[in-house]
Amino acid sequence: MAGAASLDAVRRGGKVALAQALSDLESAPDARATLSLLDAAYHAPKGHVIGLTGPPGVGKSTLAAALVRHWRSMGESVGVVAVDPSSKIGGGSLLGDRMRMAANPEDQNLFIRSMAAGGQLGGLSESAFPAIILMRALFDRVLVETVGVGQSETDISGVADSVVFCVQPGSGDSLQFMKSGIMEVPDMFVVTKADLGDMAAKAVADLEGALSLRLHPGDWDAKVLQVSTLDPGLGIGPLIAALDAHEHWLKTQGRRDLKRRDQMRSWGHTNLLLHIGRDGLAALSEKSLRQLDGETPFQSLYQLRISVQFQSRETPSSPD
Ligand SMILES: Nc1nc2c(ncn2[C@@H]2O[C@H](COP(=O)(O)OP(=O)(O)OP(=O)(O)O)[C@@H](O)[C@H]2O)c(=O)[nH]1
Ligand SMILES: [Mg+2]
Repeated sequence: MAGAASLDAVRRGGKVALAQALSDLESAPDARATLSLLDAAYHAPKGHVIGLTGPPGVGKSTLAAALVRHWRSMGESVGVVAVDPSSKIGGGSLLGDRMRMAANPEDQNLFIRSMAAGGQLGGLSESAFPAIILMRALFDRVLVETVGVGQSETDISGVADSVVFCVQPGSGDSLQFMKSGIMEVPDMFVVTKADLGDMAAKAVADLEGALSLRLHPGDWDAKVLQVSTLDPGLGIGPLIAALDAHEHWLKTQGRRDLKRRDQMRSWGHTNLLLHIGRDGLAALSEKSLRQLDGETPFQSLYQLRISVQFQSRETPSSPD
């Protein structure tokens, strides 16, 4: 078996090599070559990761296409990950399709990948985090479209640098959102379909009201914006500017690096929990878990799993 290529080989090989590397990552996540590719990618971040989330039909893909057009016109390379809710797999159209239809297949600087969701609606699959780490090393922008927003590492906040939550005018999403207590997660709120007029203005006012309760001195000041992707378009420029401002803010004082380190740690813990269970995780020392902050987090993670599995085989289940 050929195994995963090196990061340089993936860079040189373009979209074909990346597609192959992502397939390897899904089919053989623990292969040595896959793990070392991920470790290399983790330490060579290039782009900024933007999570675009919100309920079905709110206009995420249409907005994603508009953002991609803008970035490409500025000469920036873009990777897109469209996370399909599990329930849609096998039936209906995939979220990535709308994007793909709008994209030029010859464009080497635009790569679109559909991925299945994890267990819960909106949750990311086990391979989403590594896939995004790899794409982050290759593109100026990585855009992740998913329906869920939440605080766990399997949600968009566990992988994105900037989280944009889309709200549809007149849908009551904003109200539901305030109740659900996840108002803290998004860095930006976008009311879509602003061409709907009064309803859009009301959604903006509702969100701004809810946001006024979210006061953290020294923290990022989340904005509410409106966009319409109907020709001639509205609000795309301000959204791009807000995204750039958030990226700049995150980079100051190394906040983005810290955030990414925390994401790696959280994802590592979740991965350990999944593979070796709570008892296995408890058996690991703080010191060994700190390897997740080190040079080879993906290889270390695999070693930690193996060490616990090996120990549990060595331990007799009952005394003679
Ligand atoms: N009036 C209006 N309609 C829009 C706008 N943006 C998107 N739509 C329409 O809203 C519908 C859903 O758009 P999508 O971009 O597919 O929404 P989505 O959030 O990606 O949907 P899922 O991926 O299925 O969750 C489509 O019929 C779009 O044409 C807009 O700015 N104004
Ligand atoms: Mg979509």
